[in-house]
Amino acid sequence: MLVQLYHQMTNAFIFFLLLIFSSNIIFENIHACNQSERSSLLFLALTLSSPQLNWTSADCCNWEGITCNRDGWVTYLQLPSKGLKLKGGIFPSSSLANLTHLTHLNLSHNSLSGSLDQTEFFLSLNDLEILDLSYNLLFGVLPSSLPSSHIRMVDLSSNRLHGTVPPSFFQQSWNLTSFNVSNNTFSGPIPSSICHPSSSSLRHLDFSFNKFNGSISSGLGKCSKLQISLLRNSLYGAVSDRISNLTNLTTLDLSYNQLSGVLPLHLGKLSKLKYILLDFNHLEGAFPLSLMNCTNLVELRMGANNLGGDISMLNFSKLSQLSKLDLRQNNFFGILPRSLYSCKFLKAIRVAYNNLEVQIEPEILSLKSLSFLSLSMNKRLTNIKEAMRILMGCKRLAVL
Ligand SMILES: *[C@@H]1O[C@H](CO)[C@@H](O)[C@H](O)[C@H]1NC(C)=O
Ligand SMILES: *[C@@H]1O[C@H](CO)[C@@H](O)[C@H](O)[C@H]1NC(C)=O
Ligand SMILES: *[C@@H]1O[C@H](CO)[C@@H](O)[C@H](O)[C@H]1NC(C)=O
Ligand SMILES: *[C@@H]1O[C@H](CO)[C@@H](O)[C@H](O)[C@H]1NC(C)=O
Ligand SMILES: *[C@@H]1O[C@H](CO)[C@@H](O)[C@H](O)[C@H]1NC(C)=O
Ligand SMILES: *[C@@H]1O[C@H](CO)[C@@H](O)[C@H](O)[C@H]1NC(C)=O
Ligand SMILES: *[C@@H]1O[C@H](CO)[C@@H](O)[C@H](O)[C@H]1NC(C)=O
Ligand SMILES: *[C@@H]1O[C@H](CO)[C@@H](O)[C@H](O)[C@H]1NC(C)=O
Ligand SMILES: *[C@@H]1O[C@H](CO)[C@@H](O)[C@H](O)[C@H]1NC(C)=O
Ligand SMILES: *[C@@H]1O[C@H](CO)[C@@H](O)[C@H](O)[C@H]1NC(C)=O
Ligand SMILES: CC(=O)N[C@H]1CO[C@H](CO)[C@@H](O)[C@@H]1O
Repeated sequence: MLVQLYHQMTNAFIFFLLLIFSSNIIFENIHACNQSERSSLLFLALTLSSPQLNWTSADCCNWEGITCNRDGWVTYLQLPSKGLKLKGGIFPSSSLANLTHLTHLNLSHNSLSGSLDQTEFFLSLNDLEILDLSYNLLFGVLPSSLPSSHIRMVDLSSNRLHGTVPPSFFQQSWNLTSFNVSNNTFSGPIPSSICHPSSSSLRHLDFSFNKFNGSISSGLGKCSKLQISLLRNSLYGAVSDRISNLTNLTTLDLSYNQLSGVLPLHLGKLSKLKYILLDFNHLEGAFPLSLMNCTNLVELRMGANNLGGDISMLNFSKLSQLSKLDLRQNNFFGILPRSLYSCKFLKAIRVAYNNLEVQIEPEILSLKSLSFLSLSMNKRLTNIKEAMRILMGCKRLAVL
């Protein structure tokens, strides 16, 4: 009896092993590399002068940086920080273009050169969701539109790209959440097409460290009927239709450009904004009061512009998350509003180089995290002794 049971059990065990083994074979077969994909990848490897990729085995789905789907099509090509350099400095567009099932392309932090303009790969990668070519040596202008309607994230930052962002660029980007072209030499207007009806998924927009110029309202402002409402002076009137298409935006970084003009009055309609970084431009006119309704605001940087107005009109009491405020080098006047002291998480206040009447109130002591306070080059501080006595109580203050 026992022996028989033992035999039955070993048989079952062997059968079980066989099952695992054979399913493994099926599994391997499923992932076996499609031969045309293999040759496209080998062609790609040939265009690289360095390094030598160990792309030799039969199944290209096991190669470094490669992931395939069940049918053996390459879906991920991820070779960031691999020291990739090109022979002849031509972007390997034709071999990439043949990888038509790619969803993720990450070649960031390499030394890839060449131009993206007219390259086939931008036209043929219709499944692409993630495109990261940041920190390379790409030059030239942008193609006329993004590669695929499935695109979710585009990072072309820290290259040598120039020219404008074409008006048609975002046309089909239904699911785009993040777009970063920081640290290039782009110029021209901020494309108003970011307010395209399809852009409501956008969360992060980074145009910083470029040469974008012209009026900020000719780009962003066109998102809404801001100019019209400005003319009618109807601050709360005609709610813009299009700016609400960016309702999920949390990061708007336009800093270090050459943008001019007046800020859109209804900017604060983008109520999810956390980071508004507009410093180092040529912006003028008033501070949009609507921003005081952006309860999620963490960082507000508008320094080094020509903005003006009475700062005491601003009511900060709803900005309970605010951590950094930078209004330096503008033409603000008036007294710092007491409501600022209700922003409990404030770490840095930078209002130097304005025309403020600086008064230090004892309430500043409620800012327990305050470590940076820059007030210089304003109207003379009244009662400096008293001010110093109060500031001695700010335990974290490191820079004054
Ligand atoms: C290249 O990859 C194969 C497996 O695909 C491995 O056996 C071999 O050791 C690798 N060679 C080098 C030089 O890394
Ligand atoms: C890309 O595919 C086309 C058509 O299938 C083929 O003629 C061409 O040689 C391929 N190019 C590369 C680089 O694999
Ligand atoms: C690309 O790869 C780098 C390095 O692994 C990573 O930091 C970055 O987040 C990746 N990009 C995307 C868009 O996932
Ligand atoms: C956008 O994303 C949603 C949800 O992830 C998905 O169902 C839809 O197919 C995507 N649309 C496109 C055009 O990729
Ligand atoms: C954009 O890319 C730069 C690096 O080139 C990075 O410092 C920055 O944080 C990125 N912006 C966003 C919003 O992720
Ligand atoms: C800007 O891009 C250059 C390469 O084009 C890079 O060396 C530099 O670190 C980048 N700067 C930032 C702040 O990311
Ligand atoms: C906006 O964000 C919300 C919450 O994350 C999400 O449910 C919604 O789908 C987003 N809208 C678009 C158009 O992506
Ligand atoms: C923006 O800059 C470009 C090139 O630097 C220049 O041709 C154009 O006139 C500028 N536009 C405005 C509105 O200043
Ligand atoms: C702020 O929001 C309140 C409540 O939604 C609204 O009544 C008010 O007009 C808004 N203020 C500005 C300046 O947009
Ligand atoms: C600021 O707004 C709050 C409500 O958010 C209100 O209670 C307070 O009186 C306002 N302060 C000033 C000075 O208008
Ligand atoms: C969600 C949303 O607000 N969609 C609007 C986007 O913009 C178009 C006009 O440009 C409006 O018709 C949509 O209602």
